[in-house]
Amino acid sequence: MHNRAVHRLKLESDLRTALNRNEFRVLYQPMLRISPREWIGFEALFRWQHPQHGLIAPDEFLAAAEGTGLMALIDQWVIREAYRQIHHWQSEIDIPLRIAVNLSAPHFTSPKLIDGIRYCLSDSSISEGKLQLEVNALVAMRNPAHTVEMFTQMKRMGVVIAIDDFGNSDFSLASLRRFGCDLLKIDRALITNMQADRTSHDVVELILAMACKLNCEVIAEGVEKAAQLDDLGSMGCNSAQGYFFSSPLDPQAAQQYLRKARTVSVLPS
Ligand code: G
Ligand code: MN
Repeated sequence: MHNRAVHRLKLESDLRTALNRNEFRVLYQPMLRISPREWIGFEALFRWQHPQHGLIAPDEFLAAAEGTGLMALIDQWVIREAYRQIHHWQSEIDIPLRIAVNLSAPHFTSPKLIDGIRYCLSDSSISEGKLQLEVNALVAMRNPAHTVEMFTQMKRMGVVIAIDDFGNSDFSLASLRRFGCDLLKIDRALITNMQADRTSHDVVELILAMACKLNCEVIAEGVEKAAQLDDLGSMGCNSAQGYFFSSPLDPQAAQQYLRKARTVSVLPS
């Protein structure tokens, strides 16, 4: 226990130093609609450019950061940074883009969540419907009453609400209905297995039918092959993200992708 506490303190001070040293990064992964072909926006993914260990994703320190308040700090930093970035791109490229940011579990359950989001929104020129916040399905289902309360307040601020990694954990249909979310993101594992495994295929089909009833948008995550996209299209799923289009990109590469995708078709016909 002592070791864990020491590790946590060290991590906390390292992360605070990292913020001051400008070691935090955001990678951007395109989210696209296939038919009609159009941009949805980018998912902003946090990374720590560690001087010794290289690029570190948040899953690697999330458990240790629990209880430190750091995840809330990082999520808010990502929202502001991604907004600064998208504002810059939009001054050059006139395509309406949404920016998606993941809310970590400790942040989503923090009493400071709503005030923090309000602060981010007031601090930037974010217009209504441009910020998408993603909450993992398992986290959202853990305390449905809390989720309903948070989503209601977030929606009042004009935030687009997405349930992330949907379909690979238990959920209650009644709770899902009460959440009033705008978007379901189908878990990558289901998309990966969909063609080899009948159950995964059926689950994807059911999610799409359910989303239609709930009046929710759907984005398939982790699309890597044209055949997956064809299958999804035939099931009525029009939106996707994944390596087939692009891996998460640094800001320069994302801007190039945006330019290229505006003029030539990067999407399959
Ligand atoms: O659950 P969430 O969507 O937040 O996870 C995003 C992570 O998934 C990123 O770190 C990204 O690198 C990874 N990722 C994004 N697209 C793909 C894909 O098509 N295939 C695989 N294997 N991983 C992906
Ligand atoms: Mn996500």
